[in-house]
Amino acid sequence: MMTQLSMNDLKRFKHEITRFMMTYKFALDAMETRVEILVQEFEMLHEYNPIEHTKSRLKSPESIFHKLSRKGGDMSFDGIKACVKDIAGMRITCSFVSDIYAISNMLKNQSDLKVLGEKDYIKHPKPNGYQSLHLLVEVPVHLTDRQESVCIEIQIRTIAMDFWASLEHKIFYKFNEGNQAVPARLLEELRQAAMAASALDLQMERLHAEIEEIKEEQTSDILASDALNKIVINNQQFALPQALLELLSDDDGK
Ligand code: 0O2
Repeated sequence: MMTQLSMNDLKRFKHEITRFMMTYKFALDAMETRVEILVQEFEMLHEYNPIEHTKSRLKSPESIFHKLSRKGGDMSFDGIKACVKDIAGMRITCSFVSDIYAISNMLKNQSDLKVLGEKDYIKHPKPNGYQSLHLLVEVPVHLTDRQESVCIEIQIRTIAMDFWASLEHKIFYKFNEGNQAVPARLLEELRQAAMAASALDLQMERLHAEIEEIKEEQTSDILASDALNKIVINNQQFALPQALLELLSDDDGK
């Protein structure tokens, strides 16, 4: 039977681990807002959304302690913080490879984000074919009684890279469950699939650039329409004052 003391210890531990994990959840919330702001302004400037979707996850306490023991880290909250950098993980799936670098640069340029590390598995794919851009960033989180710098692992990849990585993960999981090695034939097919995904990304990017050029030629005609006398922010329409437009067109004429 559990003693009163161990019950109290357990309660305290539960409280502390919840508080510890919540800081990572807040860091993810803050990062999601940053990314959402980037997307909205990017979309306004370039008239397309560079991000297909984002997904955030917290590592389970079980996986955290598993990784901590594998890496021989210190069994304390400070030890976990120093050793397990992907407790908070965010995956950003982009439409095109150039969007990956655009998003990554926008994040890296934020003065209150500290970049702790970067792994470019797109310029240098892993031998199995895995491609993705990984950033380790520290984001400030303001809590009730303190400010903390919390680490997040951000993986940025295209839809094709994401498709490949999910399938590869499933295959490895299936074979690992049965303590079996993945057959060489499957590994080779996976490598070829990764190359096909890469070629598809290149082709889609080329097509996108062509479409953008055509779009630019067409916008000058569309701009002549009455779409110019209103602005739309967050689905809310605002008419521009007629007097202001007349003032501006007077200025143009001078
Ligand atoms: P999960 O469940 O996805 O979070 P680390 O072990 O993180 O300290 P490492 O291995 O140098 O150090 O980190 P790296 O290379 O940045 O990779 C970390 C994460 O990238 C992995 O997390 C995967 O999510 C992903 N990843 C890396 N290589 C591969 C790969 O070959 N295939 C697939 N499908 N994903 C990969 P975790 O910890 O494995 O787990």
